[in-house]
Amino acid sequence: MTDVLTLGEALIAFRSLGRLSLAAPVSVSAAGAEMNVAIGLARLGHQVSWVGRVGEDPAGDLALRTLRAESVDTRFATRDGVAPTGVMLVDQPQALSPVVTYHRRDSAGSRLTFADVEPAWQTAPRVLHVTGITPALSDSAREAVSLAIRRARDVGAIVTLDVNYRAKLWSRTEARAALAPLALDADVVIASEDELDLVGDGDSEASQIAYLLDARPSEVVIKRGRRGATHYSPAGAISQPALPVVEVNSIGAGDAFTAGYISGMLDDLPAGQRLSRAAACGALAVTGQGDWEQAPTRADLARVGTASEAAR
Ligand code: KDG
Repeated sequence: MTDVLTLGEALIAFRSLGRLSLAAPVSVSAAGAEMNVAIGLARLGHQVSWVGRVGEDPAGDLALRTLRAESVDTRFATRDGVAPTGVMLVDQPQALSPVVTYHRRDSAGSRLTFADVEPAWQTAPRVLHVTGITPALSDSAREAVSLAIRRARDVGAIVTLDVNYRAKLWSRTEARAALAPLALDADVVIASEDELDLVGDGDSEASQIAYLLDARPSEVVIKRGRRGATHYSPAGAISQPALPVVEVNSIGAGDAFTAGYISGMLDDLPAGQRLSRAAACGALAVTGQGDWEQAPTRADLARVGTASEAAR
């Protein structure tokens, strides 16, 4: 039995230390929102299976080696003999925000189908985690996510959805059309403040939250960056301030936050403690380079001193 099943695209990421256009030195690692969450959960001791397609190329080797090294189950990942592993360039001019460029059209990851995901259900996951990135990749990837949610319903797995809107992949109108139905079918919806209108209806945060809670979702978690996070459920709202840390790189912080939140669900923590674990994971993730590299272990969390971790 696995705790969490997730599906998505793993990319090879090239990150510059300075301007790419000036041939700044580049570091290489694997990336992808769902793999970041998978690694975040595995670091916290949970069993996680990641499903996706990578090319039969060194970038695909890197993605699978990375996942395996982080104790994520890749038995159900597929090697695609036709298409290459997608590429992400992160241009990091000093003192300016990073700029991401994708080279992932028709990549191996975009060729994901529900048939690829099918064998992984034998792991009997407690949670299915999906994001709004995979449905943006192709019709077959969108269908894979949608059918995976339906299958999760059938087998009684909890569905967590992180909206994760990526403007470079599709318009807000396209995203809303695809993601709103998925959100209505999820149990837990996680979104940044500026993503809520993609899945909720109404002209205020309160009405968008109410719209979601009137449907299937029983929890909506809003990420507010340096202003913390809020958990909404029919029982009311709980707020959590962000931990004060020195930010080096914020890419992947949302995924670490989500991993912390799902980890708290798996440990049956009450909502406030789920949120504080999520906030601690998100805060630690921004303290160094890389999408997943700074994701904390339980020992790290205990050192940060969140009550829920120290008590465990
Ligand atoms: O959340 C981090 C992701 O954005 C990054 O790892 C790459 O999956 C990715 C994407 O599509 O942006």
